[in-house]
Amino acid sequence: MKAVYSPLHAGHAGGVELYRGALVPTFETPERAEIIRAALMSGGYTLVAPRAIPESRLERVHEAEFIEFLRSVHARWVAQGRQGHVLPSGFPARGLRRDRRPAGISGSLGYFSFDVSTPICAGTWDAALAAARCAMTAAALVAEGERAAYALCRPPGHHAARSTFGGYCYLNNAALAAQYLRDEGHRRVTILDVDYHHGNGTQEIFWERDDVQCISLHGDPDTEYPWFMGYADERGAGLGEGYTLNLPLPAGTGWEAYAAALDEALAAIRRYAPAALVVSLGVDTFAADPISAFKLESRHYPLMGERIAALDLPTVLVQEGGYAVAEIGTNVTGVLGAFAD
Ligand code: OKP
Ligand code: ZN
Repeated sequence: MKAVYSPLHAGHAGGVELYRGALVPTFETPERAEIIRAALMSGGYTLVAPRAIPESRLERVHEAEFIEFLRSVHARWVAQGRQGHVLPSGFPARGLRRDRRPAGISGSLGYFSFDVSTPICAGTWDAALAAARCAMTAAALVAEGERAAYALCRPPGHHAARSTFGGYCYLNNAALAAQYLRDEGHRRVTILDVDYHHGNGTQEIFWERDDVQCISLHGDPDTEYPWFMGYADERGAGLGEGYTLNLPLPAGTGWEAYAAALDEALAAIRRYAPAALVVSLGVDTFAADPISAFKLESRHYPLMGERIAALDLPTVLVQEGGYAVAEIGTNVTGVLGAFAD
């Protein structure tokens, strides 16, 4: 099985996030991708570079103005002589105007983002673009007939919406992969998001569409990030009504309860009968994950992979979260093993 990897991820580094009242180094680190890469190499996967897919393809999912902002904000920040990290500090919450974008950097940052976990460093844009290309390249490989392909995306993507970044995510890699498959002629595509956190960006992008089904298993947003989306009563709207399925699960969820919810998700996928599948593969469901509260063990990831592989669909697996760095390679390749040739 081919794994798409770019070294450009490493330029997205050194950022801080506001976590429980303190500015701390982000949990989302370059080391994560390098440990996964090492596990892929020793597991016999074929590493390939992303193709130079035109940047215009990003506009199939994201607004042009948002893309341009992400591309240029770090240089603008530096040109203004600002010190420190590019992070937003205020947002258009209830009661404030959200119909216009303030011209300045701080206002624009708040307008285009939704949290204080998602710093923009000198290499962030190049890394995010490379990750998007990794995902679209994996989609291209599957569109060309591979049974499955894996995109080692870093930064992750599932929290990024059409015009909003947040949750360590800038461009929505899984959404771009799904849209790529649609554009290559796959009539219906399902995105199955098994990251610990709800994929709010993916949900927003496809909310009113019936050609991409979005299913997410995640920590209950009543207590877990991203807090303001991911509840069971969110089911899509308009044409998309019934094509979004959220399965929030309580803190402490172990394999037995997780597998039952996964089976419910898989049954919904079988009813939808898509032509292809995109998996938002976060392994922050792992018991030792430092920012999550499920209790899966490393031996459960191959079981997860087997169940998903049993759908027997052309499958693009896109890396999302996972912050227990020591075990991240084992857990990711645990899932991938079920798809390997
Ligand atoms: C990205 B992905 C929670 C702080 C949350 C951001 C988490 C982003 C997770 N106490 N900080 O879905 O793995
Ligand atoms: Zn996550």
